[in-house]
Amino acid sequence: MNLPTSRRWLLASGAALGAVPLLPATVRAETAPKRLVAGTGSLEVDGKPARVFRLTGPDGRPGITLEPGERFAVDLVNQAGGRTIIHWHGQLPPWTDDGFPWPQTPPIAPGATKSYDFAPIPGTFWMHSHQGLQEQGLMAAPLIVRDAAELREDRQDIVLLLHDFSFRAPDELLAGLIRTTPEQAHAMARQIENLSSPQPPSRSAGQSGMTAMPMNGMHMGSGMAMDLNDIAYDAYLANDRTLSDPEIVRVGKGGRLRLRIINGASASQFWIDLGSLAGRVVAADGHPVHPVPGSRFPIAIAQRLDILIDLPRHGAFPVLAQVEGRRDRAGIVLATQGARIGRIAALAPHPAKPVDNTLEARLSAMRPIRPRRPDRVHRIVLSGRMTPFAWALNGQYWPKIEPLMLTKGQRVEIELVNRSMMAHPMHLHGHAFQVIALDGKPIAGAVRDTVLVQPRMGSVRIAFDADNPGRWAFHCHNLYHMMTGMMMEFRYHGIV
Ligand SMILES: [Cu+2]
Repeated sequence: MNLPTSRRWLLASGAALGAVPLLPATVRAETAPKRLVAGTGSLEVDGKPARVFRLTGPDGRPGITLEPGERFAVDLVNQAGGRTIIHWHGQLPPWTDDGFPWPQTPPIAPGATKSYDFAPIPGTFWMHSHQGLQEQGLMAAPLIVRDAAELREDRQDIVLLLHDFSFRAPDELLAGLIRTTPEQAHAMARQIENLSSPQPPSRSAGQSGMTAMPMNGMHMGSGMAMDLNDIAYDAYLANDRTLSDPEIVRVGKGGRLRLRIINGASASQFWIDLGSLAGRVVAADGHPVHPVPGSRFPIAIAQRLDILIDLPRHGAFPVLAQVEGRRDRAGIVLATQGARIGRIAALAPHPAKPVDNTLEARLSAMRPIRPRRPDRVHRIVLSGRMTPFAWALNGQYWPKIEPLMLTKGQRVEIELVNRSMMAHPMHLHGHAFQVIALDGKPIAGAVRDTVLVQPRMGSVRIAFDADNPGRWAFHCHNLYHMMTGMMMEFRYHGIV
């Protein structure tokens, strides 16, 4: 006897539909998908031309911006000249819309279009290829979802996307790290891509027991050595430009700004430097946090920071991002009308210290997860080294991994322990987790999607609700660590 109920529901829906003309245009727009083209283009870097990948939205600009209430209704058109798949980093769609090359969701063939339609969560997100090494070729762009409260704040929205850039082909960069030929590196990347599914590890194939010491260590004052920066890049980009010709952002709205910083680099971490400006961090990875004031903030690979700035006066204000362990930096200039803009050196006077968790320790979620005892606690050990270059989770190297199984409805805690000499920015697909402990010290930290685990037995504990059944990648967001093994699968029971 469901029929009367259904009919009543339909009538109610019909009545609601009658009200549609009164809704704002942004809500009605869900019927027209936005066109996003994954293609190629040319980019001039310090006067030299380069062929790069591009992700171009409907307005001809990089990526997608959604207004409050808009669905993520996107037709992704592959004009990249090869297969691609784009991941909507930090968003929580059904797993088949996540943009990861599972056997059930293969990469998009050249010339083909794939449609996506899900309800996005608001905040600063980004999109990048999850196919081979395309991300290093700049297949990355902002994904901004505005919300009504932000609009009421009436701040000027400024997006700053960071990249690391090399004129060398990504295959060549990987080959340099694993000390093989670009052809073999290319073949290795293809082999991972073409794998129909992750396979259980064979006991004899372990790469453990190697005793080589790291080669590229940065020696810290205390005699501690740690590894930074696998690759010497040719340039670092802020919104595709170097400091020889930075983007000048004209600021108005009384100098009230929301800066959305995205670390879209493949293997580089930065210190954000606001110079003389005072800022306050109000969101981490798109999720609101209690404001943290400051003018220097670390940002690990794949992380985002929303920083509110109120300009104190007219003038030109550089916002810089300096690479950890190096003098190199990138940035943009915020300038009021008529301000004089001086040249900014691409090299800072001194190398920046390693990116750390000093900011992480100060962050606390505006909307924490509900307090609850965990149903499951898993420990994941991060290991690996520079020579030979290979990185593992629980001693397993993707794609030879056993999935970590999740049960829907459970509260899960993961203890991440880093036995390597390098920090790893760990990213979970399809879930936002809360950081609940740093190096053994409990905190009520940020809700986010990427967290840095410090080297030399650094640890981070995260908690999340298993509320999005599917197959989800969990990996280090250093592209070369991921490509040489540092990835695993979280799979829900009942999903095959
Ligand atoms: Cu890593």
